[in-house]
Amino acid sequence: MKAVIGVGTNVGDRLQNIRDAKNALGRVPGTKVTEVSFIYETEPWGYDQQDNFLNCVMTVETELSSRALLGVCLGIEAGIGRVRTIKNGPRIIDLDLLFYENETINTPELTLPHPRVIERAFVLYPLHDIFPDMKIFGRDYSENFKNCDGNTVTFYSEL
Ligand code: PH2
Ligand code: MG
Ligand code: MG
Repeated sequence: MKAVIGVGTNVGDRLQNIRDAKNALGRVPGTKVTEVSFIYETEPWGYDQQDNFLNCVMTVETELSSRALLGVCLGIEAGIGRVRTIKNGPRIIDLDLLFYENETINTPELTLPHPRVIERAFVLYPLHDIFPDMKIFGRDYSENFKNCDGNTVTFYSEL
């Protein structure tokens, strides 16, 4: 099954945090990272008093269920040293499950597709690298891409 994971970081060695997350995902049994977007430097959204983020998205091919993959993401965040403090605040690494095939679910633990995907420039720009027509598992996000929030997103590097 194919899934899309959004990656964000604004604490410590941000590029290294992204590399660590990618390597950790690649070590999960039955899971491999298949694509990585460019990396973007992005203004913080939702809470201003923090440093800029680096954001990217990765696609994975996995035998895990969406719930199991979510659990894996949370485990990797903890392993890299994430401590949860302020909502939308600084974080070493954030791994958000954005899509899992065309699954739609809405539970307290997991909502798919990720509800904020449809508005945030820091997600839509890297998604556009991997899905240039913005059609993602049968859904069309091209209007969202045109109308996304105005936060500054600038190309930073390749991984
Ligand atoms: N993540 C948040 C809150 N704000 N801002 C940017 N630029 N990038 C993020 O990944 C991000 C954010 C909550 O997860
Ligand atoms: Mg997030
Ligand atoms: Mg998260």
